[in-house]
Amino acid sequence: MRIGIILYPTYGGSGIVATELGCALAVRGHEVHFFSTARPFRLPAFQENVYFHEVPVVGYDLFENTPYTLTLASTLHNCVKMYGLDVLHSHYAIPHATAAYLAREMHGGLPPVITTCHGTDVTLVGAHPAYAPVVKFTLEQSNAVTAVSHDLARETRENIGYTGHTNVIYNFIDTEAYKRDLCVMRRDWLAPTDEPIILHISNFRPVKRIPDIISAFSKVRQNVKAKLVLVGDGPERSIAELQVRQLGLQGEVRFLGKQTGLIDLLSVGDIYLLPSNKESFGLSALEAMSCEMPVVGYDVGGLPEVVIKNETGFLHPVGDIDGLAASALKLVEDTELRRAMGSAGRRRAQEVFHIDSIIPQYEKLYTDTLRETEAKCRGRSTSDTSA
Ligand code: GMT
Repeated sequence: MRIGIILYPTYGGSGIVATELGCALAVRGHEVHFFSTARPFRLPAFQENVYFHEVPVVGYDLFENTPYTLTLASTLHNCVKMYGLDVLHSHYAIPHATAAYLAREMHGGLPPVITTCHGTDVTLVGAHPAYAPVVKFTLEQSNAVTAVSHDLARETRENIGYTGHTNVIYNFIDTEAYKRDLCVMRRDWLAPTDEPIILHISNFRPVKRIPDIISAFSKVRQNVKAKLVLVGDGPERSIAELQVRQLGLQGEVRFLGKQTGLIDLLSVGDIYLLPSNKESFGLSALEAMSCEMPVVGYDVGGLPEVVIKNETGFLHPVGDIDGLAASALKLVEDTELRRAMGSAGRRRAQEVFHIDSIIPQYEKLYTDTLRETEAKCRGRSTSDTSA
């Protein structure tokens, strides 16, 4: 098939999932066209069957903000005509699905639009009254809608009022790529006396509750030696650095900023912390599990569909910093428990979220949706002629 994938290029789960999905589809022989304002950061240097289309952001003196939805719709329209795309797959509803809908309508109802809701496009920004009506309309107009967890499918109904069918297709992982590699990085650079390493990776937005991580770590440190390694960057980083200074933990907490060699870092981490306010799935938790790390976080959104409580990690009510600290401490102190939960996490990643079992679910959705949409268009043109 010829598949158009619309995505955000920067750090963020939806862009990662979209990029890895497209690359996997290309390996399976599909022609994949990525659409974004910049080259997605996880896109490899060159791959057969992969095309990248940079969406222009065209300003004008009159515009206070550039209407990216429109340039995206035009780019999609041009490429549908030029390359004969069979489906347009939008990752993150705002505004990608709306632009894809426009492109489809400009082209007489084909190719079908498949919208994948990833998280805050439904639970946070998408639920804002400024966006909710257009998100609802666009989901209703999509030829198929998917969500990355059952909980997000529920939120799509309850928050947005979308009553159509939502296909739940979980995010996936290549467990052969995401596996602990012992010789990649000197662990003692981060933990000079072989202390357990507690790891967190994110874009440091308020939803990730970085201050809870630091407070919980501070409680752990009152009892045992451990190191906290924070990877990524974003609006909460400087507040977090201040909190670390105020707690006198400068020697124990390392901020590494944005990194690309995540598997190296996941290979030296011992416990993964993810205490978000909202988490429709928690891709980074899955990456950690695939690298045999138990996950400690909050019991929210789709995270309990990924992390099995007391088996592959511990989940606590939002804001329960004492609970987070107690679970992290238990895992720091009990190497056997850590190993057992880490192995259970990797097994779960292989059995439930393996790339080879998830990609065919998207392929089937594409072919089914294309067939149904073509039939609908044929039906429409027959009734037009007979009218
Ligand atoms: O929704 C966001 O905050 C951003 C979004 C993204 O585009 O990076 O992340 C969401 O999508 C990921 C991939 O499906 C999920 O693993 C994350 O759980 C989800 N984030 C939230 O729900 C906060």
